[in-house]
Amino acid sequence: MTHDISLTEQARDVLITNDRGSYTVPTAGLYPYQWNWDSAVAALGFAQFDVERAWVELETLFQGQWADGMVPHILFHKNDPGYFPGPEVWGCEGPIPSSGIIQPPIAATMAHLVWQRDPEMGRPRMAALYPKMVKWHSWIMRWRLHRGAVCTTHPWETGRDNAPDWDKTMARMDASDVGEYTRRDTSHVNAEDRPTKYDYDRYITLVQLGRRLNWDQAAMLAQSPFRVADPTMTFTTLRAARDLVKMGTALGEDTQTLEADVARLEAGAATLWNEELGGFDSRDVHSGEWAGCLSNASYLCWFAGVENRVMLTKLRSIMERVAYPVPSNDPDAETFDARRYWRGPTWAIVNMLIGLGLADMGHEEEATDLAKKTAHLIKEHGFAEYFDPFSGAAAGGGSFTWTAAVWLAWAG
Ligand code: 9YW
Repeated sequence: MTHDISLTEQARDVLITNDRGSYTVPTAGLYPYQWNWDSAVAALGFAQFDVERAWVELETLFQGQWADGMVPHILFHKNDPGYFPGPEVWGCEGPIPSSGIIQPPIAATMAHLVWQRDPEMGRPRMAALYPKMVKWHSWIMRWRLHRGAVCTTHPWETGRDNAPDWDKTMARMDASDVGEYTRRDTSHVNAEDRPTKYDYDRYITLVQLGRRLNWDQAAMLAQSPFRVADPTMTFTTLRAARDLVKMGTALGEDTQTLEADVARLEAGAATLWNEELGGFDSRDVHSGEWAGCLSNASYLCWFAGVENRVMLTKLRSIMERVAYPVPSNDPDAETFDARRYWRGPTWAIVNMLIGLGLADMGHEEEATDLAKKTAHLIKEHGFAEYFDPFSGAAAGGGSFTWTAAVWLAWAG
């Protein structure tokens, strides 16, 4: 127990050290800016000991919202040459220098949880934030749907950068004109744990295309080779819609449109079921082809309020097969790599989302088991960015905000 108390203090210290006043960086050095879904999780972490600071985190994130409703995946508050690609590469014109893409929209769900920590104090804050969250949600519904499933237009949008889900789509892309550029990530952490140059050439090519098209969504919809309907975006958007209905109802707002969105997204989630794989999968919108990937995002169905017995059986099996679940890729897949980012490692943040979903849907036993295993992982290997699912070895950046927040809010 004493051990846990000191870990809780350490987790708070991680958040406080990564706090830049009104926003939190994922980790110093490697990621020196405000990332969208990291920040939402940071807010939930802060809410465990400083609810006021939690609201500030969310409010800062929405200060970066574009006029059309989009909330960018990175806000470049203060220029830092230690990260590539910086604001000059993205060439965006939001209220705060930013990237031109989004990230999984978990901010509404995290805001809902933050609000529950102190409903009275949070009410005016929520009342101010709610219309902004609805506006972002409407933007996603307008620009990103395919058969009701939510699409990603860049691997970075899903937060699962080099997941094998994008391999087939990326292989069809031409990145020969990308030109010279210098990565910074590999100077901060082990290059073996990071996406490859092949991946980066395609990430940067897509940024260059977005910039050329002035980040105009209609033009990107027509011209981008990268459009994949994916479980991360679909399940988090569906969950956000459900939470927005709850928050809107509590605030006395009309939630009819959001309720219709829930129904549309439920139908969309069903289109991600790959019968042959026996799991929720990613689907290339241009080719219609399945990715054939069982990832940790496949297990976000419960987070979205979608029950599935086959996925539950698969979850029980993966919990036994690896010491530190849930791996970001199926260990039996040819593409599995225990250390390389989203091609195998376990991520505490995704575990928390899966665990919250399991608990909500009445799977208490699995939820508790996953929280315990995640706690064990953090106790043994620290607040790392991600972990080898077999050995538990820490990988990527250290003193990581979302891993510390997961400890405070869920695992610890
Ligand atoms: C990058 C900050 C971000 C996360 C993503 C993760 C990574 C950024 O780091 O992407 O430059 O590769 O994949 O999910 O938000 O922690």
